[in-house]
Amino acid sequence: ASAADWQKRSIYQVVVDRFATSDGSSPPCFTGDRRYCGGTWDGLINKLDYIENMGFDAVWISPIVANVAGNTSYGEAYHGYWPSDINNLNPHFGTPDDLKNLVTALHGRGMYLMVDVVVNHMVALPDNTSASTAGVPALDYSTITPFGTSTDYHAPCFIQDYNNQTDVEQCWLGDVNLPLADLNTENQTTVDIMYQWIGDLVKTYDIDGLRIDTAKHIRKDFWPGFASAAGVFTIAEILEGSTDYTAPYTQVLDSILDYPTYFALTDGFKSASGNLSNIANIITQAQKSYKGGAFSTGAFLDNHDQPRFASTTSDQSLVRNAMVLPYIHDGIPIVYYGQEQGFQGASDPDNREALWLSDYVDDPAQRPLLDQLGRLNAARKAAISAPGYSFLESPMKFVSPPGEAPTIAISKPPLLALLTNLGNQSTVVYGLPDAGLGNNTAVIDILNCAQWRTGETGEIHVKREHGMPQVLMPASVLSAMNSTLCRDV
Ligand code: ABC
Ligand code: CA
Repeated sequence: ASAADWQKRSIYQVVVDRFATSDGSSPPCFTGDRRYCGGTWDGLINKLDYIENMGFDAVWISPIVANVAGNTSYGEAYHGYWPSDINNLNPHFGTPDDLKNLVTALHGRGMYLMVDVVVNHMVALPDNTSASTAGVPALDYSTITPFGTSTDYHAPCFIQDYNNQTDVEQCWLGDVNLPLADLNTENQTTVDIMYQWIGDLVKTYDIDGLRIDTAKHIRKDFWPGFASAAGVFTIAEILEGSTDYTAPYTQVLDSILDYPTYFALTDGFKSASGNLSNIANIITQAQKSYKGGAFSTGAFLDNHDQPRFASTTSDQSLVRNAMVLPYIHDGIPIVYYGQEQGFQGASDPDNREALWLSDYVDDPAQRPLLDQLGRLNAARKAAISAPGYSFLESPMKFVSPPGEAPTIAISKPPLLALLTNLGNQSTVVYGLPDAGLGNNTAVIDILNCAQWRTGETGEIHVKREHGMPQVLMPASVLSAMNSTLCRDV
């Protein structure tokens, strides 16, 4: 599928080992142990209703290829980011047929599959019979396929200086406990193998899109050939807070995970002292400097590398506000599994809880965050196809009245999000001269079905208690789209 196809989607991110077991059992899973807990592709197939019922229409799964076997200093390769054989699948997650069945099941529901791929490095256990180089232990390369000799890799050195891009690209990630052997992607043979591999992989499993791991660790001009060999949508991980750094990657791949917005978002909503206007500043920079504007991004609040936002505050109103932003963002909303259940795991490995321990409770009355995500997915879907609007092509605008630091209003017609970091003790009154929702129009807050009306010149005055977010939409759009959202209003 293409970038335009993906733009309409909403993505649910899954760590396969932690999502669902084949037989639906709930084995114990201690994140701190860093061991395989038993999730599989087959288990995921059995839980697609759970994902689809929340309104997601794409699933991003953790890496699929075979990884280094056994225990390392950082446990087992349950997350999939330690490839050792790119030509075989990770047997812990199932067989090639299981993966094909997953794709068939997704496509049968009109859903897309995004696969996470690692090209930057391979992993092998140390070879204790040889000496280390530049502080990097010698490795048993013979266990790696197809890059089975040291000459397939850049000369060993750990990345020291993140301001030195050559270091970032050609030195190694990991540490002395577990080096991630950095493939020599300057070597044309290696490049050819990788291009061939990705084209075959996408075809064999009928993959719809790729999440590209560690994209900043390979030279930029490697990527266009890789993307064209893949022939599907690509979204690159560039773990960096500055749009100056991330922007050039939007020239070489379809899109990037919007880390600059992520840092501003989590900082802005962490407490009432968070800086909300910085969110507007960063997103405005992205809109100006990214090829295709902020549309060429994926917007997220959580992922498997960062502490869950819910681990940073106990104030649910802050969590609820922050969760809205990816949905009013120009990019594709991406939600990390477990957010809907209120999981609170902090840093890796604690943020990779087994979802089965939640019993997959999907009653909106019992799971307010799941309820909110369902509403946001439904509202975005209705907005995308609303007659008279072009939601996907309209860049989000910041329309907050100046001086109102603890609130932020974001307009992306037919949606208007009113957010605050004042917390659950606060009642917020918003007044906007132009809501962008039409004049004298009935509007609905899709999060609680409250009804409001814009004035003669499009102005709006609304109030919300307990510091909760509001997402307003013209009532006429919801009824025209036959949406089930707030349909009793
Ligand atoms: C393992 C253990 C951990 C342990 C760690 C030392 O080793 O599991 O418990 O703490 C995989 C696994 C991890 C594993 C690692 C290493 O491999 O999932 O559990 O950690 O063995 C991707 C994936 C990630 C994956 C890998 C490796 C890469 O999403 O899940 O990890 O395939 C760098 C990379 C980035 C990578 C990330 C983990 O490391 O660039 O691709 N993620 C700065 C740098 C970033 C750097 C980051 C963290 O530090 O610029 O490049 O990310 O080291 C902002 C700045 C940023 C700054 C951040 C921290 O602050 O703007 O520049 O990032 O303000
Ligand atoms: Ca590299």
